[in-house]
Amino acid sequence: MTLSSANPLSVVLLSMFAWAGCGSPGGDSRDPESIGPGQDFLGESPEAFDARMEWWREARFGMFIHWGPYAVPAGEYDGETVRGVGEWIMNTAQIPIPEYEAFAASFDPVLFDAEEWVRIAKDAGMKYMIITSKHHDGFGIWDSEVSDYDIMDASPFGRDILRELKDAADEAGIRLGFYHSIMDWHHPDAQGPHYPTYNTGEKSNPDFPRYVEEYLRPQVTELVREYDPAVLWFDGEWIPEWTHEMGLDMNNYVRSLKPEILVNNRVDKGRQGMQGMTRTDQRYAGDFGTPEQEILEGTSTLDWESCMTMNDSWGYKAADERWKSAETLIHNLVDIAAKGGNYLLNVGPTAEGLIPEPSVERLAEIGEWMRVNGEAVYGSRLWDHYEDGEAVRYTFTGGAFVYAVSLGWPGEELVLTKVEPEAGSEINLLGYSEALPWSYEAGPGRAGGEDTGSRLTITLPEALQDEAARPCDHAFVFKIQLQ
Ligand code: H79
Repeated sequence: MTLSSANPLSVVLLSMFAWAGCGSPGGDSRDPESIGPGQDFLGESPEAFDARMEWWREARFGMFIHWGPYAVPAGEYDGETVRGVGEWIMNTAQIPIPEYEAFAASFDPVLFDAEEWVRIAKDAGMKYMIITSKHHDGFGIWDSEVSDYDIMDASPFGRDILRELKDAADEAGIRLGFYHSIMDWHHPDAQGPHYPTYNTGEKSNPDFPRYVEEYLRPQVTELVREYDPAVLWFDGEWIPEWTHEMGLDMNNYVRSLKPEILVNNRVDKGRQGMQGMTRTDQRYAGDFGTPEQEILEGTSTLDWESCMTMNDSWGYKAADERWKSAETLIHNLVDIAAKGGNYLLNVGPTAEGLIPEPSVERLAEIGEWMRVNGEAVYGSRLWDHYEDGEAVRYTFTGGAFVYAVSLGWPGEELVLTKVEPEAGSEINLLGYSEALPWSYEAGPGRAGGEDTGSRLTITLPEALQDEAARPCDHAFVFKIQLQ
């Protein structure tokens, strides 16, 4: 449904948005303390921040969903496969707006089953889902009063996808958040007029502040008020039209609507390229860093979430069959958990409404692994070490134990050089009932608290040399009691 601007109700709505603090939306420099509806949410205490982040740090594993009209061309245009990611096809193939609108007009995912998607995520061990409420193409997959370019008005489907997912996620105890693009290739006050190259640093739409006030912010308001998301995951913030001041305003505004919501660092201008962590040259908004298609080399004192695809595209791309193995995905999950981050693993459903079968299969395999080994992943936090050579990661969840995760079957024995078990304690392989024999040799010296040259040798019984007898596949978790 849409309210025309002549509609008195929309005038009331718009004047409600005006109080929200973007009095001079062009992004002049103002004292951050004065930004937003009377409160600077960046001034939060560390304790309050920790409380807000608690569920997310416990969760560690979520599903990213890229879904919109780009699933219709599925990466093909004019009979050719278009290079790059599927959801960028409008920009990459330089498709004019009216022509792209035809994809929206035929987006009719009659096989969409929100409960099934939630079940697939939950069975994989995922604790939250982030779906594209609106990607760069500008199309909204919820019932927006602000726009006609949505699932209710511009497609035959006529069902509110976000509503159905929200209900299913609530029912299953899965948190639901929304990806929302700041960049908008469809809106005349945003990047629409930049055709044929919508994503460009060369042009800047002078009407962009009006888009922010009359479209972006009202849509974000709807999303938060009507669907109560756990996370707002902004993207497309690199365009020159979006300023640091707008980022601070948006963060304050969203937090004023729902104080406990989490907002990623792409709300503001502090993100450093694809590595995704926030620059520290000034104060930027954003609760967590967003490495994209990569995992941090090491640890960070800041919260972070690596978002990654299973093949090479976020949105459904029929020709992309470069699927990562379940083993690679499990190793990524372990590596990220060891380094104190979250893994946001993407699926790109088809235009019919199905999660592609290769994704479903991999998620099921990850789920099998998580049912045995999840205790080493959920709630992981930094320990003294996150790795022991290439093939071992350490995870720690705050208790008396550390988990040594071998990224492959170790063979007859596993040798660790960075952990000393409690004398007389048991070492267990998760999913296997018998304690494993072990011996520990202290190193020749302890320099600066570092145990140098120590060796913990864990012996793996003959019975487990048979692959079929092992409790799981791909990665093996040894639970070691600390001194
Ligand atoms: O939604 C998925 C992709 O469609 C979207 N983000 C994920 C989650 C995406 N948008 N762009 N890209 C991925 C790659 C774009 C990179 C660049 Fe840049 C934008 C290069 C220059 C501008 C990022 C921002 C790197 C430097 C600034």
